Amino acid sequence: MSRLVVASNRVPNPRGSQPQAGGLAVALSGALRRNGGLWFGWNGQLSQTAVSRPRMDQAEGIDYATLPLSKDDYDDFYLGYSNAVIWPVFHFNLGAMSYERRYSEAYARVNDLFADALAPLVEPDDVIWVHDYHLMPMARELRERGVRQRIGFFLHIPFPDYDVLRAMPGHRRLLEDLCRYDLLGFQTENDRHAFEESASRAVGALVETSGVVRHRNRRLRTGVYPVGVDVDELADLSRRTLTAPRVRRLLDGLGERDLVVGVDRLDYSKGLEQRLRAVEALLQDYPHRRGHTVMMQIASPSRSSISEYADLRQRLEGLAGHINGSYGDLDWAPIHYLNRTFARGSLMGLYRAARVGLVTPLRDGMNLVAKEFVTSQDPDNPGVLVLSELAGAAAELEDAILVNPYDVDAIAAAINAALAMPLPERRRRHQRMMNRLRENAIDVWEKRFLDDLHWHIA
Ligand code: ADQ
Repeated sequence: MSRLVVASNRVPNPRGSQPQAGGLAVALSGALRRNGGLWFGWNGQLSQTAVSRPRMDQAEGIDYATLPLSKDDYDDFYLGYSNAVIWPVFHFNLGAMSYERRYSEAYARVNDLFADALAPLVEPDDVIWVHDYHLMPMARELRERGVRQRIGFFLHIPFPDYDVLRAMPGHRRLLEDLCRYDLLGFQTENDRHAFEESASRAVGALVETSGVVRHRNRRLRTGVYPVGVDVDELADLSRRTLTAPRVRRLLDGLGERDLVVGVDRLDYSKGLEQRLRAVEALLQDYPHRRGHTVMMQIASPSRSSISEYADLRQRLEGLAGHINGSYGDLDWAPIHYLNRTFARGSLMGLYRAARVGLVTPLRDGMNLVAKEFVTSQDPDNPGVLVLSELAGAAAELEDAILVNPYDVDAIAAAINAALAMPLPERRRRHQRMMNRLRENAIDVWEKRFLDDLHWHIA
């Protein structure tokens, strides 16, 4: 059997005890634990100068090969081209893009360095699975170093429409690079279609049949693989942690009040401002909810040295304070706003205790929180998911209450409807969503992708 080599920008510390607030880490640690293999990428640390010899480690059956990033590369590759150019553009937010030429130079430089470090580790029977927007040039870079093994790529974030993408400096090069993979995986059909459209308009690719693209003299395959969750593990975790002291303390503090929960990385793509404003609109327009509803928003800080993120954090703190100041009482604050990460068990217990899960990103590749919320519910008395129709998860979770995440009043109405929804309807919706989540659980995601990669036709 061939060995799986995973390359992703960020590799979690194999001996770390910190919980991970990021969908990619959560999805991949499961895949590697199940298959074994090598995980290659950045170890999250900074060095004085660029380092090209990876540090090797091993834990829980997974081999790790990791590198630090130099401070310049961290600034210009990670914060710069990856997160101030590609991330906003791929989330349809051209206003947040901030481009400098040195960013694209650093993006090329780090991919070159990573390929230098990875190529010597690759063995003849390996299959290589590259993840996400930081490493789009990896297939070309590895091919230039003589790597002939199969190489697949999965994009965790949305793929933008061509008219958005074309505003991004360097987009043609990236499209050419993506065409060098054997298999490209996307979260939804929409994303795959947007890629095919862009590749055909910008770099002359030809869609031969569904899922087969010809570019120059070679073919690549494309596929849709919605990232899922480990349904049984999460359901079990949420049952067990409902009685954990931390979750109990929270529930005791709530008394008879209804809990609405939101959990996100603190990111402008997650629609957090609109979400807090929607809670304000709920209290304004549905006065019977005052004093009886508590919104707990957990937003763990990420990429804090990018100004958009630091500004957003300030605005959210101001907004939560304003709403609590306007509507709160001596014994009730409508919004509990926490900037920290939690152990997964506590999160699942929190989801299970909530009447409503509020997941309203302005764009999201998938959104695992939506799936975790549904999976954590008590099937006999489930809470209701209010979900953005612009999250990839909406393609599967049609039985959530779907909302436009920019429409604050519509979100408020959806929260009110969720809180009022009768038990039989809650059960019906939950059951149907669970069926979808089981069909597309996390092991199915990785198996379908790897089966297709083995079977590629280039
Ligand atoms: P993210 O943008 O990071 O992922 P998401 O899919 O919601 O978004 O995953 C976040 C993960 O981190 C979840 O598993 C969540 O439980 C966890 N998490 C969030 N906040 C946390 C906190 N405060 N404490 C502890 N854990 C926390 C990217 C894409 C998504 C895509 C995933 C996976 O942006 O669209 O779904 O990758 O492909």
